[in-house]
Amino acid sequence: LRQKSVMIWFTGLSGSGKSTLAIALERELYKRGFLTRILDGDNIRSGINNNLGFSEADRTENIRRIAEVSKLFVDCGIVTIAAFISPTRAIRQMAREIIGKDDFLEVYVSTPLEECEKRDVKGLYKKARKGEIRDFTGISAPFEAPLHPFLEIDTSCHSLEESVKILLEAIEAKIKF
Ligand code: GGZ
Repeated sequence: LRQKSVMIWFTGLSGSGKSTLAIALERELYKRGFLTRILDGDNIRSGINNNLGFSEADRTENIRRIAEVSKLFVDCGIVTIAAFISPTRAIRQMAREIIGKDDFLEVYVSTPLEECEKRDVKGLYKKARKGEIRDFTGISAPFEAPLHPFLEIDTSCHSLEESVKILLEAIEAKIKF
């Protein structure tokens, strides 16, 4: 296997663009011959973590399991891409410790709340504002921005194409393509 695996850990608000970036990045890595695996809400919260909600304890358990599973993938040499809000510094620190700090690349998708709320792709912000969803990140639950992310991308300032280029250039040295 010619590749060196890493964990690319996207963090950011709902609607910030984490999954979109993850999918576009995966496509480019695939073109370059890398084996990749995306973990996101669609394949984790509907499966292995379908018993978890959005309390702080459940989010912590969500991320703990995701990090443990990710570690298995990284140990197989797979470039592993996670797209979860992972809202607190403590939660992301736990993930970093499980995976190992040398392999953990934290990418902060810093699209502002106002922009995420304007997009409101799934109508969740509207519901959260009306009080129909409790503990909604950015509205009624905290999001702590990373202090020293490996990379920060605001998708309200960059096109998807630009963002992926920024990502590829930043991780190139880490995975040597
Ligand atoms: C935040 C919520 C909530 C609450 C449901 N707070 O835009 P989405 O829909 O697809 O992404 C959000 C997703 C967040 O799950 P994560 O596993 O990434 O969260 S965490 O890392 O904090 O465990 C959103 C939806 O689930 N969703 N209720 N209350 N997001």
